[in-house]
This record gives sequence, C-alpha cells and structure tokens, in this order.
Amino acid sequence: MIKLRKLSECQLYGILDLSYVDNSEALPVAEGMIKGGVDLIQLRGKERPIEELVDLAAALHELTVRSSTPLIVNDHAEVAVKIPVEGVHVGQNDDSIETVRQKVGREVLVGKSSHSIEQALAAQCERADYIGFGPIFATPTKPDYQPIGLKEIETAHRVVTLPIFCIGGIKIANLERVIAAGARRVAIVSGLLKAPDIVEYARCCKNLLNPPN
Ligand code: TZP
Repeated sequence: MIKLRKLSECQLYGILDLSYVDNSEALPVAEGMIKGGVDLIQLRGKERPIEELVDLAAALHELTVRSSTPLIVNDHAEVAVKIPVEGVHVGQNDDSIETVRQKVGREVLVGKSSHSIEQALAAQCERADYIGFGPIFATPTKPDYQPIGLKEIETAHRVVTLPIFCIGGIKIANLERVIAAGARRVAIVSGLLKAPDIVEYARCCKNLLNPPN
C-alpha cells in the first residue's frame, strides 16, 4: 500500500479549478504543481457533471499517488465512492461532514470551507480534518464573499487546532504578509493556475512557507 503525505505535513494546497484550466490541461497542470512542491491537490469543477469529474479524478489520481500527494475532490462525495481519492472538500451549503463520511463509506479526509471564526469553530466541532479559511482577500474565484482580512488569521490559529489553509486572493506578492499574520498553510487557485511558470510559482510559494535552511 502506498503511503501518502500526512495532512499535518501539508503546507501548500493547490486547487485545480476547471474554470481556469481546460480538462486537457488538468494532468500537466497537476504535474507542474507536484514538481513545484504543492503538497496536496484539489479538483474543483463547479457546475461540471459528476461523470466528468469522476473521469478526471481517475486520471489525476494515477498521477498524484505516484508522488504521495493526497487528491481531494470538491463538493461531491459521489466521486470518492467511485475513485479512491483521499478526500472530499465541502462548503457551508453542501453535505455535512458526517453525510460525506457516510456516503463515501471508507476513511477519507474531509475539509470544510469556513468564512468566519464561528464557522471555523463549527467545522472543528463537526470533526472536519482541516478547514479552508477565507477569502482572506477579495478574489474573482469566489466573487460573492466578503474578504476576512489578515487580522482574523491569528485568532483562527489560536482557537482552532485543526490544520488551517488560508485561502482567497493569495499570491506570491502578498504571501509574506499572510505568513506574518500567522498563516502556516495556504491554498491557492488563480495565483498558481495563471502563473506563466507554475513549477516556479509553486516553488517560490513553498520556499516562503518553508524556507530552506
Ligand atoms: N474559498 C475561499 S476563497 C476561494 C475559495 C475556493 C477562492 C480562492 O481562489 P484564488 O484564485 O486563490 O483567490
């Protein structure tokens, strides 16, 4: 059995959002993320049919397991029933964490999007494995959400013991400020997916999160 990277060791979460990437580019993009040091990958395909996500998850999973990178699928426990991905990520209006675990019927990581300290604490009570916390900054990837700002990052880390991935508008240009505000882990969508060189972009983010000695 292949041993995958533990969540506690993951700092850089790359989200492969199909509104930025054609299906045909999903594999090379995931390859670039992995080469650049992304620790775990999420497949996000809002509005995409489940069958399409199942096919993509199957192809991606063949790639991700080879580098011990956990693959998480956004929203749909149904994908994790068919493909042995490592986890499911849900939002505030999706299935509860308990429902996801019941639907999948095997051990999986379940992450939850949290847009406030209250939601972060609720996700912890609900026994999420990790939370996404944001949007920290305004972002076109999630346009209808009020940004949380940097100040709450410290509070979130004080009151929540789960791994927290700060998310939303995070780029190389502001990552040092996010880290200085207390973040230890980040999730990045457009910064990575729109980068001219995704490997270099990921590498740079990883070095900022985990400076080489
Ligand atoms: N949840 C909170 S903000 C966000 C999600 C999925 C989008 C983050 O995307 P980007 O492009 O890194 O700002």
